[in-house]
Amino acid sequence: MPLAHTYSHIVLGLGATGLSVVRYLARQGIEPLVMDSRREPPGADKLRREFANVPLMSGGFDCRYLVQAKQIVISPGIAMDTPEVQAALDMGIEVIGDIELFARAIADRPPCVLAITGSNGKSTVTTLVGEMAKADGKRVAVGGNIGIPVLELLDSDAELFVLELSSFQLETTHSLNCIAATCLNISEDHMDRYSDLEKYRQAKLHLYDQTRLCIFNRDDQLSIPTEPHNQNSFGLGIPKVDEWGIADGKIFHGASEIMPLLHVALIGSHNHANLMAAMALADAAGVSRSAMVKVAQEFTGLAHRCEAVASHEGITWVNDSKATNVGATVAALHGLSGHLGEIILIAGGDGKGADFEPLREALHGVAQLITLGRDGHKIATLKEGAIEVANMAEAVAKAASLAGSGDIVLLSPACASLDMYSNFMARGDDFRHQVELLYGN
Ligand code: UMA
Ligand code: ADP
Repeated sequence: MPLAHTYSHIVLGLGATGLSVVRYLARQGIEPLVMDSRREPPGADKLRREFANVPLMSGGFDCRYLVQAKQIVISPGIAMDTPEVQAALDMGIEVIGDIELFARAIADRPPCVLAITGSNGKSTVTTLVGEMAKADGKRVAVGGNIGIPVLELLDSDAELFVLELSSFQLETTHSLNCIAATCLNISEDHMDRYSDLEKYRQAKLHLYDQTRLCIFNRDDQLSIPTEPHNQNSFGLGIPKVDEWGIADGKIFHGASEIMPLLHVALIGSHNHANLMAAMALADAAGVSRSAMVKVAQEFTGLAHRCEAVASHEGITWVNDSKATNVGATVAALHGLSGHLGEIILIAGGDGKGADFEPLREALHGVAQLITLGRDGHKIATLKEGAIEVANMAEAVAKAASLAGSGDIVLLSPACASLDMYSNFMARGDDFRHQVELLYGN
């Protein structure tokens, strides 16, 4: 039966991204059809309030509309191989994401984007670069996977955009024209959305085709561009001409000394690598060295990333809830390995199909492993004597009974939080709350 009405534009997904796309299209005079597979998508109330005329189909995707559209704007949480999306692609219908819409909206400007992808460290580097540009007096807007959908940045008077981009977002982005872009590192993540690590890596490296300068990580082979590009690099070793690196406890740009590591506020070698990536990006956008150094001296890190949240009876409680994959937990354990006391690790959650084996070696440095969540048992099998608990309150109580003065209790789950919490922030907040309850404050 023919449809009573067809829509030229369909917005797939009504979370933060979908809502920003509807708002953007409305500004172009376009009224799309919105679909979401969830019964009551998170953006539904706002959509009804702001756009009474925009129809919403929830609880599934209707192929009949999809195959008649001119353009489908898909949210990052929806896989491109969803059958209904594939059917539209097979019909030759354009399927793009919000980042591609953004790229097209700024196409007539001179390059004005710095972009950051990678498995870990994206939000830290994105924030550092934004702060450096701000300290230099630039009008800068920061967004993307870090939380603010990019189309919402178009309302600002920014001359520079610093964007954190996920592999999901990059799958549907083809024409960003960045000043500089980096893939910080590659380790397993989101294996429930990719058939293998190489597919995930290729999604991320697609960013290198959309920038004037690629900045890769010399210490991570998988971050190196596979095609010839205008490129530069950062790494923890001694830098060659124009590269970013470390020698004699100081950060160098080529032969030029930037600052001693002792003056850097962030801790851990992974964060030193993050800082150099941020400096290389900021430098490409003309940010002054004094602004970079000022931020490096002051920025102590984001919440939920190796954040010391409490200290009681000589025990330090560290919240690294943002460690949602194995690579991040390995980096945290490595970064804290110089610590004199013992480490008690709380891990587990939704492993997203990951192989936990790479965690085994890093667990040698852990005195006691406590696990929880859907994949807690799988992690527990990696270390003898691991204790499995049902929730965060039990994990914290158990850790407190085992820790002594000088020890660290580290929440670094190596898993997503969605099996037990609404997001990683809620998990980190619960950890902090349980510690507060335990010590009565
Ligand atoms: N979903 C459905 N059906 C739908 C649409 C979505 O079940 O029809 C589910 C998804 O599977 C997902 C959830 O809803 O679990 C949210 O998906 P979404 O696409 O609606 O997400 P948004 O609210 O638009 O938020 C997205 C990013 N989320 C994802 O990529 C899953 C946010 O990154 C990002 O901050 C925001 O756009 C603004 O750009 C979050 C994230 O978890 C922080 N990112 C992943 C990560 O960092 O590992 C990639
Ligand atoms: P992302 O935005 O990529 O998730 P974040 O900066 O939010 O990155 O950090 C996420 C997790 O990864 C935290 O647990 C943090 O301690 C860890 N991490 C940060 N930088 C790195 C890095 N360069 N390599 C490995 N792990 C890192």
